[in-house]
Amino acid sequence: SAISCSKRVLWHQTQILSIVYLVNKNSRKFSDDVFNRALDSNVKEKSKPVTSFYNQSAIDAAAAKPSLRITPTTILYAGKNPDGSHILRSAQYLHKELPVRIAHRIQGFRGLPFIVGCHPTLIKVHEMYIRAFLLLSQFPHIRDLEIEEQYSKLLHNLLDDFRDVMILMAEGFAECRKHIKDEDMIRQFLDRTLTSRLSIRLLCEHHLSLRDEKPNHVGIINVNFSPRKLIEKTATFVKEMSEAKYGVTPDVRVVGHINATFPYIAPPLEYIITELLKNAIRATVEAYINNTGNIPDVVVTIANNEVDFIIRISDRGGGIDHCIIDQIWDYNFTTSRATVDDRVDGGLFGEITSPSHMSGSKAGRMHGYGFGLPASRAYAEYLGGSISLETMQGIGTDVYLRLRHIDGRHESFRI
Ligand code: ADP
Ligand code: K
Ligand code: MG
Repeated sequence: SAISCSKRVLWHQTQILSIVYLVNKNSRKFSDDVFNRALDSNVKEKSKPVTSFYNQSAIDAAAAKPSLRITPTTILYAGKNPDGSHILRSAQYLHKELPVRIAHRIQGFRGLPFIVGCHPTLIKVHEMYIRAFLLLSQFPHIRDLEIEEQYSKLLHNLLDDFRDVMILMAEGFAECRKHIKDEDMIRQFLDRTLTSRLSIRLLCEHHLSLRDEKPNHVGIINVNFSPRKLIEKTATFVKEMSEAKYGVTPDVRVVGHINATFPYIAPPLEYIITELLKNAIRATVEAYINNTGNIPDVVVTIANNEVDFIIRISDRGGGIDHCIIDQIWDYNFTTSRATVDDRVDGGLFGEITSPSHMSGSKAGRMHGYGFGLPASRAYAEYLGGSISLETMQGIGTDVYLRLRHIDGRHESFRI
């Protein structure tokens, strides 16, 4: 074990060295990306070498702690105090919790195979986590609302900096995953990194929304959430993408329990539904590209009950071929460049810049990275639910998204 221990030390040192090396080597290329934006918030830091903010022992210590996850019910029924002490308590919880969660992710990056961990784009993301760790863990004790305001500003900036992490990971892995055979390892890493990022975003957004509350909301929870409204809003967005890309779009019809409302956290659901609708609409348009006058609707059915709610997305897009059905859930697997018809090729929804994408809140660009299905499934499972898909080759596909209620009557997920 002494040998394996020293091997590990050597391994970490090599990794740090290669990070420093690659970051220096690529430093000019960095000018246009997110990494630089992350550093832009503090000009002084920009000139510091990477090693100066790599405090390994602090990261190790934080990574050894378990993360403390809270239920949506805790949020829903948390009391509010006119003196703002609930805001202070929330900030103090984040102050302890965020460095731990980020340290776990840094460990994840360090555990990647060398060839993957050294990819410049993935190093960039790894670096963003290290920087976030240091900023958050070195932040002074939050004893009053004045310091809390500073802390909230920091959270706000970090949320901004981490906005494109999913796209960066998709690009990074697209380029280097060919060197690795172990699909499970990649899946595990990405599932954990993406869901952890989701949880961190939810916690931060929740905290930030405590100061300026929206009507019908308790922090990030919409107490009057309507699945129909969310589906319609998302459908409008994806239909516009389709119109812009192909000049046509199927309609999206919502049926079932269209009047259902209940408390829920909309953002992750919005991501999932956007991805599923993009897939359904793309398949439909491609199947009817020579018969655009007869494009069948995509039908979304809502079912609501005491325990959970189910959203089914049905398309008549011809189904998914037998020969790829085992791969569609793999990160980076996509057929978007397989087609040669230039009416549908060229990245498909790829280059579309939508208003939502400009604001950074949606995955408008994500199509073509092959992240839609696996990331949606990771999110659904993180939310204590599931996604399953049934396809009828020659006809179309049904995707079932099943999620549990968060009203506290039954067990739910933890954020
Ligand atoms: P992407 O959309 O970026 O290709 P996804 O993970 O969303 O990545 O989907 C992977 C692949 O699964 C798609 O490229 C497509 O071939 C197939 N697919 C997914 N949903 C459908 C659907 N509803 N109908 C037909 N094919 C689908
Ligand atoms: K995929
Ligand atoms: Mg997709």
